Amino acid sequence: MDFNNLLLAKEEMVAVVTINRPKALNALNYETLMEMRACFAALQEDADVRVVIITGAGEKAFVAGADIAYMQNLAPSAGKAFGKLGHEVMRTIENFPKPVIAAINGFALGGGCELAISCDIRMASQNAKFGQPEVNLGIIPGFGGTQRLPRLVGKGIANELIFSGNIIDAAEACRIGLVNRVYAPDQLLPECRALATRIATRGPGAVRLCKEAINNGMEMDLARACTYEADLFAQCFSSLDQKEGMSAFLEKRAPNFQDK
Ligand code: DAK
Repeated sequence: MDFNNLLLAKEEMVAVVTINRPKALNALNYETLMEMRACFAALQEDADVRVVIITGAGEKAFVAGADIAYMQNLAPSAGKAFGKLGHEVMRTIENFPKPVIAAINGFALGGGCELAISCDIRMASQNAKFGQPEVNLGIIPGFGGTQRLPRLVGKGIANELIFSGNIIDAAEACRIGLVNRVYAPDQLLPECRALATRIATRGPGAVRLCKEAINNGMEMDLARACTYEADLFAQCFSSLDQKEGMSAFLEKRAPNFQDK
């Protein structure tokens, strides 16, 4: 599959999607979002891919935001279409039936921070920088930042970041729980690949149900969420992979999961 603004590489059940507009610090324009939508639709159908990593091209940025040059003179109808597409891409990643890891290798600002927050796991390089600077442009975060950031780091910290437009470094992002771990720049992708490969060897159906249980359950009250978990738990027992996982344990061998 060929894209103008993305690179796609697949290796050992892991796909790496690289947003490739380094001259604009990988800012998201309409075409890039359309390509991301198409890319994830293809990856969803690709049985050889079990985990996806998203990163940015070059050494400076993950994604420096939505493309300000593209947005500057948008008519209201085009602005609406752009916002709708952005939300759709973020939701696609959030609900993607395979884990998505953000490898944040530089600026993750505005829509770039929102993209990272839509992923399941965030890893950062030491030079990563995070923020929601939309208020500097006279707008509010528009790809879900006002909703997902407080759910991730808590309302007080999210308020501070969103109201001030402050930019924070990777260490601070790790301290507040915005990213899980921080690596030297040259270690970021290898570490993300290692984690992705480890996840890819686990029961794929079980990993998929874990994601559903966590994402959907967190929007429910605890009693309903536990009932929901019990239903998903029961579902596992109709899979061949559950039989294989338990047999492999008892036979003291590695499991051979088939996603069945
Ligand atoms: N968009 C377009 N181009 C960008 C960009 C961006 N977000 N960020 C950087 N660039 C471009 C710069 O214009 C520059 O282009 P040239 O001048 O070389 O042609 C090139 O990338 C290199 O940037 P700098 O020269 O500025 O590099 P520095 O190292 O000096 O500074 C920086 C790096 C990241 C601190 C700086 O570039 C910066 O502040 N960038 C803007 C960051 C930002 O404000 N991001 C938030 C964007 S607003 C919506 C929903 C959501 C959104 C919008 C609408 N709807 C519902 C409709 C989302 C909005 C956003 O994300």
